[in-house]
Amino acid sequence: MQEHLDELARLVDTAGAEVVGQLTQQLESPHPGTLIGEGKVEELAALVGSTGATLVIFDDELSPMQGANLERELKVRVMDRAEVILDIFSTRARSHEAKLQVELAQLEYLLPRLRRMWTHLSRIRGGIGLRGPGETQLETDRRMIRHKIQWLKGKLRDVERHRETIRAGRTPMLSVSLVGYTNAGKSSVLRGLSGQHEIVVEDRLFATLDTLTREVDLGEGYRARVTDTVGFIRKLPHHLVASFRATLEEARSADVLLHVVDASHPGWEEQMAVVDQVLVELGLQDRPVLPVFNKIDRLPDATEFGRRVSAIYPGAVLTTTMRTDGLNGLRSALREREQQVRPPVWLRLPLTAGAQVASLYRLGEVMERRDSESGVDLRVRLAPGEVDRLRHDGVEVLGSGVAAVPPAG
Ligand SMILES: Nc1nc2c(ncn2[C@@H]2O[C@H](COP(=O)(O)OP(=O)(O)OP(=O)(O)O)[C@@H](O)[C@H]2O)c(=O)[nH]1
Ligand SMILES: [Mg+2]
Repeated sequence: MQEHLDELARLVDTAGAEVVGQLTQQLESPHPGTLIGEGKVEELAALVGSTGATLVIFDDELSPMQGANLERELKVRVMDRAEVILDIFSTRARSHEAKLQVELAQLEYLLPRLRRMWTHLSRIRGGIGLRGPGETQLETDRRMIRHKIQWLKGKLRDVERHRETIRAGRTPMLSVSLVGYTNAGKSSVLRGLSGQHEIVVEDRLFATLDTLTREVDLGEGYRARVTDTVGFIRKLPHHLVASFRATLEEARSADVLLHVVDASHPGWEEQMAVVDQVLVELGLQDRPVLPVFNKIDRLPDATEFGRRVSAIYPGAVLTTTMRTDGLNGLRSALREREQQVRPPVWLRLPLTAGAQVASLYRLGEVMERRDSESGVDLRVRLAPGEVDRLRHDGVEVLGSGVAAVPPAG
């Protein structure tokens, strides 16, 4: 409970406000009109008065009506966690796509709350005696917002199509998506794997909002395409999750999702459960997941921790981005994965099969090529299905597996 409020305080801080007081209530069932009980509302009003607070933020979701009632009672602006998160996203979104996504989420959040927002606006304008907007005005606004929502959805579909085109034109190689709770160290992992120090890493929630993809060298001739993206958090507004679908589209086609966990966080188990839940909401629960327990440099006994988690998550990897060798285990786990997904094979094609040779550069990752009188020998990483298809088309498969060598001649 306190942990949840601490996290909310960090969110509020990120949004640029200062916390002057906290209040909690244990409830059997939430009050339909005000979420918290009547007496608690009075207590809250007193706290607002004594601290001079100008804003009240609830950790739990408020229905539009609860928000309106509370604002009337407390006479200050009332928000819930979802709105704070939306606020952070809207001020931090940089790319065109992220901005569209955030605006869409905000409008969808706003739509059922329009009346309350209007009331709020008229109060800001010092509207004593000012009547609220008439039904006609509200209806006009709703129509405009719905129209804008449709427009944004269309724009986002364009972005998605554009991404698909880019994806289709890329060399096939192991594709990896980093997912995880915010601040777990996803961007740090990508920075460590790629060696690119300009990748933004920050000790704050939601440092990353934009998707970034980098090709990284895994050693021993293996490469992977790794994508970093927005982090998850408890009670992530579902409008936001929905509008970030396009960004997370990359994860849908990934060979493996790296679920990065801050192993040094006391609530890591709950954070993992939150991430799993968001993955379900995104329809990604079927993707293969490799748990990556990061920040092990902060653990008093990393070996013991490793024993504990590998009993629950066989194959889990322990990492730290604070040491240069801290990601070696991850690199080797990814090499192994690539070995399974796209094992290298030696193929021999006749010298006349120029078009077929060219097509192999698109279908797989060509690692080696030897031209001789007997034909073109290619060492290619290919999905097993592709190899079967080529064999069917009459291509000579010389050998497969890591140790496979091209026969002489
Ligand atoms: N001690 C320690 N700190 C780490 C490690 N990896 C990352 N950090 C720190 O954790 C903080 C968050 O790291 P990021 O890489 O920005 O985390 P993220 O998961 O990308 O976070 P969001 O983009 O906000 O979702 C930064 O202050 C990092 O320096 C680690 O292995 N050990
Ligand atoms: Mg990040």
